[in-house]
Amino acid sequence: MAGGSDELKLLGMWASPFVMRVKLALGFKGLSYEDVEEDLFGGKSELLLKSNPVHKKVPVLLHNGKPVCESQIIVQYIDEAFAGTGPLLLPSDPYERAIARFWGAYIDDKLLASFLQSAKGKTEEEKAEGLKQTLVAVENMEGAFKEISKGKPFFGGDTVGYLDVTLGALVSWIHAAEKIYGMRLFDATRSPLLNAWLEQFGALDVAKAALADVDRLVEYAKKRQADQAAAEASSNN
Ligand SMILES: N[C@@H](CCC(=O)N[C@@H](CS)C(=O)NCC(=O)O)C(=O)O
Repeated sequence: MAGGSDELKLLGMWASPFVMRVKLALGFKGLSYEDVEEDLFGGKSELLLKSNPVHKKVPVLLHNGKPVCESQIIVQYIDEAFAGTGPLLLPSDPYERAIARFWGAYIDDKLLASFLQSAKGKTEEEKAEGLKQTLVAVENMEGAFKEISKGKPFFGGDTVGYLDVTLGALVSWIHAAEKIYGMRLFDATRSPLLNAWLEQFGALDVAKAALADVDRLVEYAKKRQADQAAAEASSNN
């Protein structure tokens, strides 16, 4: 357990990047927790439905029984509630903290959303538009990394910070998507700094422990695609 009377329970699902984000934050803070695997497709637990009645999604972190939802909010909560444990993830300067939150939102709302569209868009036009937006988002993130890291290996400087955890959640899926779709989100030509970051972050012990195995994700994604195609085919009959 986390230490003292703190009890931390994570309702998650191994392949979810949002769950991996919380695992990264807990890992970097050095907090132990109970890992509860939800069956998102077979039936969500009563505890999940009760803990996140609005979205009914993982991750949910239960701290002494009290639920916190939404991965980025959970990471911020962990950083504040356990400020005295392990490194601080968010910058202590309010302005830098605002900048970190801005790019945190950008990672999910723009970078991830357009990357998903480029891979899974319903039509070729949708995919092409997704790719166009992805390239813009990567260029913006590369600029943000240059500015925020100030020549150091991580967004947080010499050690990882909030944006490393936020973007780090996507690392296994970035490698899996490269194997499935043949597209690498960060490459040496378009985004050399993020390309180097990707390797350095993935090599950290905490990242290795928190992030899902890439080949397992590839298998999982292929099975989900096949299941979805079968469901669509049977509904069209
Ligand atoms: N914005 C949410 C996204 C969470 C999310 O999409 N979770 C997915 C798993 S990757 C989920 O629980 N899906 C179940 C469902 O939609 O019913 C966060 O950051 O936590």
